[in-house]
Amino acid sequence: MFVDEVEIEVIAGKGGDGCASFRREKYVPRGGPDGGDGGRGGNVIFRADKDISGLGHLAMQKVWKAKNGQQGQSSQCHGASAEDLIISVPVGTMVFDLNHDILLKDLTENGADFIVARGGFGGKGNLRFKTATNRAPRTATPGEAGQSRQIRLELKMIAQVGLVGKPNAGKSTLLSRLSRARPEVASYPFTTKSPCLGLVQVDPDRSFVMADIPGLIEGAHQGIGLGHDFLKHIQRAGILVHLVEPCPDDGTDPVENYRVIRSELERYDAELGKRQEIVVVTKTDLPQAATVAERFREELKCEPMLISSATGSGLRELVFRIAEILNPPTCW
Ligand SMILES: Nc1nc2c(ncn2[C@@H]2O[C@H](COP(=O)(O)OP(=O)(O)OP(=O)(O)O)[C@@H](O)[C@H]2O)c(=O)[nH]1
Ligand SMILES: [Mg+2]
Repeated sequence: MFVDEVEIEVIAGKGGDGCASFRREKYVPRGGPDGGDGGRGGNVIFRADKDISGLGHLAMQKVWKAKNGQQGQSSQCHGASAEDLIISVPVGTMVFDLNHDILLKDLTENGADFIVARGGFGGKGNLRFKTATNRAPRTATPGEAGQSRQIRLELKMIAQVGLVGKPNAGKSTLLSRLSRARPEVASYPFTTKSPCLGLVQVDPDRSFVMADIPGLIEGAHQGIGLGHDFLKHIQRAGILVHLVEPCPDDGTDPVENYRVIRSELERYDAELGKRQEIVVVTKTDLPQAATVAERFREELKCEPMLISSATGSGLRELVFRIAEILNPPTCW
């Protein structure tokens, strides 16, 4: 199952205690203090990794704890610092403090690190307390506790292109034709239940990430049909490709369906309504497609692109059109 939200507790390691000891060696009377410092506790770090696609690997474990630093030893030996606990998360993960509901970090770049809980400093050994007036201190301090935090991780996928449309519009079929992603395709609505990403190669030098977002229905902006979850992902897509099927099985009107989705997008987030959009009439191997395209021209004054994932017609043009918008040719 695709998991895009988890709540976990992160606990950084405690610093090792400082050591109180005195040098004891044959023929060295009153060897003086020689207790070393404790080592630093391990940090808990989130690292964005492009090869990870969901948060499922974090869902089964509620508490993530880094190791404690080692205690200081006699003979001026400092304790070793603990290794950091590095938790890999997908690129696009947002880290929230659960108790205060504040965004701590948005991990939008591959390889980006965020220290979410700092390990405690090691305590001081008694060697450090030696002064001219106190040559035999017995004081050593304990290691500091590591930070602990309740965290909510939320994944907002980053795709340059988001496929939107009503259920059954042909979104998954298109993604599977253009990329190596293999989302499930079926003739019933809501086949796709979680977003799916695919890399579309335009030519050897250019590619873009396309997201197949589960079908939206009327009322999505109020959460109907998991609308909020899906719309949240659309928010991050650079441009929208709005697919409209020419003859829906449920007998609804294609132009009206387009209007419904537009209104859902705008009502969810006004900015989303202004996002650049390519309107595409799908399934043009079906005879009704031409009439529907004509209605878009007349009723909405918009020139839709026409594709058929079944025959492959129009797919090349669509990919180039998207690439052109993403990387407009530079004029010298
Ligand atoms: N004739 C024809 N059928 C198509 C074409 N593209 C998709 N279909 C069919 O339309 C149905 C729905 O396709 P999907 O790709 O699953 O649609 P979707 O938009 O992902 O649907 P949801 O995941 O339910 O939102 C399937 O039966 C496909 O085989 C096309 O170009 N021509
Ligand atoms: Mg689908």
